[in-house]
Amino acid sequence: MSNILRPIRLLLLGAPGSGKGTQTSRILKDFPQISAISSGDLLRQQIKLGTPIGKEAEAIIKKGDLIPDDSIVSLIKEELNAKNFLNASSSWLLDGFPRNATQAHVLDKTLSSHDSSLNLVVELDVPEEVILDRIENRWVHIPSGRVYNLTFNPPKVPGKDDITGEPLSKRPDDNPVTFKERIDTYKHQTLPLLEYYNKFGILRSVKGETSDIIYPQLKELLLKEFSKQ
Ligand code: G5P
Ligand code: MG
Repeated sequence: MSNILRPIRLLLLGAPGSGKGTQTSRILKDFPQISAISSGDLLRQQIKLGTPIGKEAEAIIKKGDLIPDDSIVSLIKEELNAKNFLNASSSWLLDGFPRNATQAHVLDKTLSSHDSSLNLVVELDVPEEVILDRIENRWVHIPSGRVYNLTFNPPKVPGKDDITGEPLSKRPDDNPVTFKERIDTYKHQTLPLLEYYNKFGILRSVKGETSDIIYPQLKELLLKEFSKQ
C-alpha cells in the first residue's frame, strides 16, 4: 500500500449490525494511513466516563432513538479536529455519522470549508434476517470499540479483549426490542442519505451475507479510490 496518491475520505453507511465496526477494523489493519471515527463508540465512551453528553445519550441509546443533532454534531466536530480530519491530506473514515439529513448537511459544510469533502460513501447491504442473530451474540470492548461475536470472531479468552485483556461488555441496545427500533430509525432517518450521496456521484454499495464476502469488495473500492489521479 505504499504508492498512495490521494487521500481518502470515506463514509460507511449500513443498518445496525451490518458490520460497519467489523469492516472498519479490517480497513485500519490493511490501510494504516486511515484513521476512523465511530459515533457509537464515542457515545459509549462518554457514557462510561459519565460526562453530560454521556448522561444524555444513555437512555436514548437504550431505546434505539437518535440523540439530538446538536449534541452529536458538537462531539463529532471536536473529534474531527482532534484527529486532524480537517487537514486536506488526511485519510479517514466515518462510521455512524452522519445519520440523518441535518447531520449530513452540517458535515458537508464543515468538510467543504476545509477542502476535505467526502470522496466515497459505501453502503453495506446485508440482509436483515442475518443481522439479529449477530447482535445477540455481540460483545464489545468499550475503550477501543473492538467488537466480537461468539461464533464469527470470538475473543481468544472468553469475556476478555484480545489486545488489552480488559473485560468485554454487552451493549444495552443489543436486544430484540431495541434492535427493531434501531432498524426502524435507520430506515426512516438514515436510508434517505443514500439518495443524497448518490446525487454527488460518490455512492457505492457492497452486498453479502457475511463480512468475509463484503470486505474484498470494499477493499477493491478503496484501492480504486486511492489510485485515482
Ligand atoms: P452505533 O454504535 O453506530 P449501529 O446500530 O449503527 O450502532 P452497530 O450495532 O454498531 O451499528 P455495526 O457496527 O454495523 O453495528 O456492526 P458490527 O459491530 O461490525 O457487527 C455486529 C456483530 O456482528 C458483531 O458482533 C460482529 O462481530 C458480528 N459480525 C460481523 N460480521 C459478521 C459475519 O459475517 N457473520 C457473523 N455471524 N457475525 C458477524 O450507534 C448506537 C446508538 O448510538 C446513537 C444512536 O442511539 C444509536 O442507536 N448514535 C447516534 N445518535 C444520533 N446521531 C448519530 N450520528 C449517532 N451515532 C450513534
Ligand atoms: Mg458499530
